[in-house]
Amino acid sequence: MTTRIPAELIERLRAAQRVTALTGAGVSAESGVPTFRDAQTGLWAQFRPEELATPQAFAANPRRVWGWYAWRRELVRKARPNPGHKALAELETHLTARGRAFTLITQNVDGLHQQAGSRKVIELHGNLQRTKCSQCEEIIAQWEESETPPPRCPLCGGLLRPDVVWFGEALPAAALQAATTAAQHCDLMLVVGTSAVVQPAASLPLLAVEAGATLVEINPQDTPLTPWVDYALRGTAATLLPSLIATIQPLNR
Ligand code: BV8
Ligand code: ZN
Repeated sequence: MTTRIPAELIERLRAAQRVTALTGAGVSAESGVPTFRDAQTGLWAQFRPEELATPQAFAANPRRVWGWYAWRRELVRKARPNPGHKALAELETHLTARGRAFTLITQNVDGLHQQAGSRKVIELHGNLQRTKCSQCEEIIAQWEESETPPPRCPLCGGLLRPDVVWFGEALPAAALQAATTAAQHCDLMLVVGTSAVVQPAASLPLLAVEAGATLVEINPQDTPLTPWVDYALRGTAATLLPSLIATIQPLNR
């Protein structure tokens, strides 16, 4: 369990001109948002996320899927960014103030990176605080609550759904393109709090490796990505990210 930050990594981070970060549910764990790998609690303990986050589940039981997202929206509404989110926002400020590039790619749908002050955020899987119509695809900000959820689209009467990417659905093309470019053109990639299983997000770090980038994994556990990383920092995002960012700030490089 190495939580010490190797001097060589500090040097590489100080020298990096284009840094990209890829985050997963683990970066929000210390904000109280359960990860997919954590057992679902309460009413949802009986379901696996992969069984709920699909168009088939929504078609079969729209009320149940809408209810799961309403529960998660409420959890996220109460959640606050943790020091890990804030450290990534500080890193963006630090690098861009020095004319260096920083891109944050997230698989998370909780919007906590933006709340922490991150400006350039690529949301690969959408955002559960945005709701859209499952028929006309319009983003709907207000709706009449319905006796039989999900509520209906005020424009076409279709069932409303969260504006997230379900399993089996294509990722937003612009987001995936921007994320692919950021992975292929970085010289250092931080991979934080992801089990590196879900595709195509999990392939992005391999694009960075192919492009010769230094790969850093921040996670309490090993993942399928671990054999490819240059530095595996075993610990949590809320502790390791602030430590890592602090190593490059004092010299104001
Ligand atoms: C697509 C939004 C095609 C919804 C999500 C077989 C092989 C390869 C691929 C597939 C396959 N079978 C099916 C597929 C495709 C499928 C896929 O990858 N399935 C997996 C299960 C194998 N992918 C898709 O379906 C994608 N679409 O392929 O479309 C297509 C193309 C064209 C046209 C039509 C179709 C869509 C995938 C997106 C699904 N949506 N989220 C919602 O949130 O409800 S995925 C969701 O799960 C998250 O967004 C995230 O991506 C994933 C969860 O992963 P993590 O974020 O990594 O979180 P997890 O809980 O797994 O892990 C947490 C990690 O944090 C752990 O490692 C833990 O150790 C660590 N941790 C814990 N605490 C901390 C911590 N780290 C740091 N600090 C801590 N404190
Ligand atoms: Zn509609």
